[in-house]
Amino acid sequence: MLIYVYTKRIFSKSFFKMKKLVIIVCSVFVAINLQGQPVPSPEENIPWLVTFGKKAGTTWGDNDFSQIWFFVVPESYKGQVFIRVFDPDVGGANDELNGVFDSRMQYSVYGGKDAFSHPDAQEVRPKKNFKTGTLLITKTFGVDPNYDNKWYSFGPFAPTQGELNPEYGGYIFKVICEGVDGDDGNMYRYFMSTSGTENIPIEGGNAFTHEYTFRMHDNPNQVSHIYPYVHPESTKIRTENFDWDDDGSIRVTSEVRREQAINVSGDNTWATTDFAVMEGEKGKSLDFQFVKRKNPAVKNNNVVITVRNQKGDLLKFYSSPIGGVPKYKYGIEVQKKPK
Ligand SMILES: [Ca+2]
Ligand SMILES: [Ca+2]
Ligand SMILES: [Ca+2]
Ligand SMILES: [Ca+2]
Repeated sequence: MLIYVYTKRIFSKSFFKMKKLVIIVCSVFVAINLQGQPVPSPEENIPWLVTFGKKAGTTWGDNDFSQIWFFVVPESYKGQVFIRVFDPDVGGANDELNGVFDSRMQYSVYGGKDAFSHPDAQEVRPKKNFKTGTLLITKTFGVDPNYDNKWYSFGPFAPTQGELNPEYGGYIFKVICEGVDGDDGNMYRYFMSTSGTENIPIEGGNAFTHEYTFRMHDNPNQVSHIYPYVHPESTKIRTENFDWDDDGSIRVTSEVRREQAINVSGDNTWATTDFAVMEGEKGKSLDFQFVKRKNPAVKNNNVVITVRNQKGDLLKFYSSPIGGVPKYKYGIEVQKKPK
């Protein structure tokens, strides 16, 4: 089974401890295996990725005017790889206007040595220079009716142009979207495809980021999710969110944790929350749920979130959550309560 192979590869060092996880993955989540490559994914229910032009005020909801995603191609795949972007331009449909549309978005695809494994690539701007690895292709979009509300395809790439990292599931490509000019908000999505003309997932592929900047739904009944993977060595979590604009609540759920609210940020501010990892959460994904305020509804809300462990390492938000979407299990809440 493909996801079995993929999961086994990621956790090869501790595979026997992970038998239970593999069984859960195989029995419940085969159906979503092919959903790992739309970014955001259906499980996340996030309408758009967001990157603003660097001249925008951070009050619009983007702290650093850039976003990094990593796409993972399993070693078993030998075909072509395309990284597709929906609505890459900044203008026309979908995008957030600030005065006139005058922004430019630069998309860059990196592979080769250090694209992912360099420590700077796994940090957030402005702390580090994350443009490590080999630049494979770059293209800048402004207002562009040719690609407004349409797909643009980067590639084809050979899988081996990515950086091989078996611990993280195969060949890894890094895609950076940077708001190199202007002050408007770019809404976009990605899809890693076998085709340059349509969205066909690569079996066993996945994608992750360390800092997620996204647009919330306007509909107050829609709940968005991200799924940070908790490495088994993690004992404590520090999560930060930016510019939540006093929308509703952000809460954390796992098999053993039920809707624990975390601190939320106001306009142009950060909020920080620390909590302890529970035994039943190690080697699995958490479910961060973003629940909107009902009345009055907050519109066009852009938000940034990061999660770190006790060592300061950023947790990875996989679009296809490792171990599947965690569901709270009544009756197994045991051991330590969160502090
Ligand atoms: Ca704001
Ligand atoms: Ca557009
Ligand atoms: Ca756009
Ligand atoms: Ca906001």
